[in-house]
Amino acid sequence: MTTVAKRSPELPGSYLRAAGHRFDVRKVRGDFPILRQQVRGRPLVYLDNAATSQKPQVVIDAISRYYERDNANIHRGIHFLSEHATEEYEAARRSMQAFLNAQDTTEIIFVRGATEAINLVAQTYGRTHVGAGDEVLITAMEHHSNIVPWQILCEEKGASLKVAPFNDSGELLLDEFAKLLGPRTKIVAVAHVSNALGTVNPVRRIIELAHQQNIPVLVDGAQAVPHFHVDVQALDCDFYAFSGHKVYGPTGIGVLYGKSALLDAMPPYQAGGDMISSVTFEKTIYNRLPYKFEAGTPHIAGAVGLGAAVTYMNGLGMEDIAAHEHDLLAYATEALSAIPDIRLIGTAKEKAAVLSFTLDDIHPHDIGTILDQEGIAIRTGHHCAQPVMQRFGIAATARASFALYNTREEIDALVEGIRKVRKVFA
Ligand code: C6P
Repeated sequence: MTTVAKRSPELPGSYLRAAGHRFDVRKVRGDFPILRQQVRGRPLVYLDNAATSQKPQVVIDAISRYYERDNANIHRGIHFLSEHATEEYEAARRSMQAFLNAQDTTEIIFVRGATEAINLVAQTYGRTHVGAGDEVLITAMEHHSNIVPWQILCEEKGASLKVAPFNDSGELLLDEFAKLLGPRTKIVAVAHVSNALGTVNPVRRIIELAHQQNIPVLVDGAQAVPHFHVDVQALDCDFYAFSGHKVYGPTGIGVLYGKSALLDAMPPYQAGGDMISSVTFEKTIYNRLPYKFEAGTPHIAGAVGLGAAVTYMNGLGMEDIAAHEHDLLAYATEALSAIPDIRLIGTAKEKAAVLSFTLDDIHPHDIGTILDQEGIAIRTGHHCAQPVMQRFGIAATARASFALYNTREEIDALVEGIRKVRKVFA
């Protein structure tokens, strides 16, 4: 939860130590080689972490070590390298199981990212359970990746997409959500954290409400897992999706968690090598979980890199990461609120690491371009969440998003940059 903290003249490190945190952001920054560079003659201030986060040296090393020493195809060879690569890939799966507190490694499916995870569920669970006249329930703050797969499914099946609204602060209207649950609802799909607003949704309560009517819930955790500990058993979600590149891992790898009873009963998503246990022209028997959903050669190096990323985060401690980012968000919220003509888009009580805003009638792309000249990277646009923009009657926002390596000084630089934008357009 974000409460606006008192601004302090102290440096971030000492502030955090005074606040009782062990988190040493200066040391942490040293782990990320990309942050050492200058951009446009200025120190890089990277505040586009919701789009993708930077990678620590341990992740870069794990990937190069894999290619230098271990590269082979997995689950196929009996030779030394293949056995070794298989062990590394499966060790990464065990890390994901521990990271999410899944009951079993069979519940961890490696996919390309959150987008593929959601499409997998829509095309397998969705196609077998959603029929004509049925409903799929989402919220109005979803990323396009958690809208369009369900739209395609509903169109194909003659079902309808129901959308739970949110208020002016960007908080889901839980009563309205509950009213939309009914006997026709076949699945609920909801973001844990909104990428455009930063809202942390009450997913535990959402799941409880849906389960009271035996409706399964998919949680899009793309913007949650980088920021706080997620326990899929405590949430009791049926599916959970996230992308590796937002948790300091490589692109092209992500995770779909699914309860094994559901995954077991689902048909495969894609077909090919590794997802079968036997093939004849008459009949194919599918492989057991999780391999049934991992057709073809997977992104082995990506899984290895993601394993290293999660180990890195655990080493820092998810609670300390959350506390550090909470401080940054509170500090930035107060500092930006003090700038005239700023409108914060997304002011929910429960927020994580995202600050979306508009500035007078200055186009967000102009804000982004001027900040870029100062070496400050933010994202501008609709953030693949056009319905959120429509809800606020705007076309776009400027979005600063924080990660574990950001500092209060970087937020000061952002504030200074925004003041410059105001001057340019005065
Ligand atoms: N949001 C952003 O800048 P992929 O592209 O599959 O890794 O993640 C898709 C996705 C799904 N759900 C949420 C809540 C997301 O935020 C994203 C990705 C990025 O906000 C890129 S558009």
